[in-house]
Amino acid sequence: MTDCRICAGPLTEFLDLGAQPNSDAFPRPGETDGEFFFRLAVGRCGSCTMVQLMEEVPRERMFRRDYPYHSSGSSVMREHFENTARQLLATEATGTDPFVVEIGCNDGVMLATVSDAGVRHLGVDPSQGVADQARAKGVRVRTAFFEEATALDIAATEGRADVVYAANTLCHIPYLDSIFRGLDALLKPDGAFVFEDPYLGDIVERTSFDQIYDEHFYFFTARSVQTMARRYGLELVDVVRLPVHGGEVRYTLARPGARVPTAAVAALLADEDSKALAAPATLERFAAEVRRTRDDLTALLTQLRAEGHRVVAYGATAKSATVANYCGIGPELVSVVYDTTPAKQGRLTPGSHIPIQPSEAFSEPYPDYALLLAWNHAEEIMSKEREFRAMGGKWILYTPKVRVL
Ligand code: DWN
Ligand code: SAH
Ligand code: ZN
Repeated sequence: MTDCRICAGPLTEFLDLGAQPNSDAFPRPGETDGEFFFRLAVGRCGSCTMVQLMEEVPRERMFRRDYPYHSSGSSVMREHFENTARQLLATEATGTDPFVVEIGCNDGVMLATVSDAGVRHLGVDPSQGVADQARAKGVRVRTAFFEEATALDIAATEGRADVVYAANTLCHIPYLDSIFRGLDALLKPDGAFVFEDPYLGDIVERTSFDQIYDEHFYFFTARSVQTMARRYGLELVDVVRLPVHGGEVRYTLARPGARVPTAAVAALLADEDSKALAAPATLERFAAEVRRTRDDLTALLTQLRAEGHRVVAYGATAKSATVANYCGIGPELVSVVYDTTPAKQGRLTPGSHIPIQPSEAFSEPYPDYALLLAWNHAEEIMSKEREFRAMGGKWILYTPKVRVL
């Protein structure tokens, strides 16, 4: 039996998504032999309710020099992080000579605004390529994994932080005990730790099982975060639901007594209780919906191919590694994936080996159907690709249900 990574309580597995590759490792054609696979399965802790992966993938396999995801690839996300920076500057970085730290700053999409405002800041990210892109925007970055030792060193050399922020990164880090010891040393007495990650409530409601992949180790709820925060000597003082990436929650933690928890905390906790969000029966129902989605999607794609339609996919997301490998979708069902990321183009999707081409080629000529793998950017992509539907093309979505648009 595997133990909870937070409290060492017993984990009960509720969903097995099979053998999966690194979601962000895109092999070159002809170089698929050495691909790494692990068993992707999710469990729930019987003591602290934290939902988490049953197996941990070594961090160096995932966050490397050539980590291909760059956050600035979506205009909606650029705007989201610019607004986030302005809000942090207005509410947290208010003293004299404030200091803002970001864990997982990636290409500097958030910190660039902090830097432009002339506010002292530091990003920490182990992936050299994206860190260099941040530096090109004038952002200060340490190429390192944030952990206790990194935090102690930053506190010693640069002083304590008013706010530490992390987007789509805390849920990537199994070793949270080390992170929170580091935060204790790094945060000022009245400082805040603000982080946002995919919300289990949205994942269950939308059957968005593709949020589960090697990099996403934890699936937070307000309740599991509150319990975890207390264990590490902090208090959950605010929650905000966010529409980005298919539904996230932004959590604010502070030292006990430093801030009065907002009404939103009690409201979200009550909502989770009324839905029995992290109850075993809810998670079992979710797992059954996931299996149904797999069956519906493979049946639809198989039928469309049998009818002679040309079917492609859009967005070589990390998430879609789970969909393709769990559902058995390869080049025989989906001939090509279009994506704007230069580092992914000319490569193959992990495990499923579908060729990736630049999105400019999507219209040459338009396919009959396009499976929208980057469904979290549906509005942005569908408006950019308006012409596809005007020409009679159809989008295929698989969350919350398999459907053709
Ligand atoms: O948590 C994570 C999130 C923030 O980013 C990381 N673990 C990894 C990554 O996950 P993802 O790859 O599933 O993220 P996205 O943002 O859904 O990826 C979108 C993909 O689609 C990118 O490869 C870029 C591409 N894209 C495109 O081709 N045309 C995106 C947009 C907006 C477009 O218009
Ligand atoms: N914050 C960005 C990037 C999310 S992708 C956004 O929301 O779009 C996750 C990022 O976390 C990657 O850039 C990865 O290199 C980084 N990362 C992973 N583990 C980390 C750690 N221990 N410390 C700091 N960054 C980490
Ligand atoms: Zn636990």
